[in-house]
Amino acid sequence: MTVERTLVLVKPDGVQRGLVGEVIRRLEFRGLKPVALKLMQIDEGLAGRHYAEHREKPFFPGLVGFVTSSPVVAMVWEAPNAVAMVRAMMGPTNPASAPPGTIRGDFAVDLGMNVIHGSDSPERAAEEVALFFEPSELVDWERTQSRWVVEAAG
Ligand code: DAT
Ligand code: MG
Repeated sequence: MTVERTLVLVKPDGVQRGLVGEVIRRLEFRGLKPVALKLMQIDEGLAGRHYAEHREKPFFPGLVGFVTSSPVVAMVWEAPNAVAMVRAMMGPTNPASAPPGTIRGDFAVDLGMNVIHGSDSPERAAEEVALFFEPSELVDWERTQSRWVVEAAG
């Protein structure tokens, strides 16, 4: 299975509600490796580029307003199949239909305020990582525990 990197955001609602540690805890415990992490304020330009696929949707102005309303925590996480794995851990976009055990299913009820973003494809992940991070911010390191998480990683 291909080792992938994916962009994760703890959105403004998650940061305000103190869910940063909980999101990181789940990703760390699962065995993914963090390669970049920062608290930041998203401006309108970055919000527009990040959510470019939704530019024509009626909810776009509200989405940009929300994601720029307060800081986010931006992170890059690495694992085999990381993109789909994080999407599964997030749960579906609308928390109302997100199963318990998923981040949205455990911590959210509102379609807009759904706590977490995760890239939806490896191609989009590469674009989003480049939007949020300079190459020098991506730390190349070995998580020694990884050899106990992925058999081939040793
Ligand atoms: P996801 O965040 O699961 O990738 P998405 O890319 O379809 O979902 O949409 C981005 C965000 O926009 C989503 O997290 C919440 C908001 N959103 C999506 N559909 C919406 C809708 N119909 N009304 C209001 N907000 C919506
Ligand atoms: Mg999306």
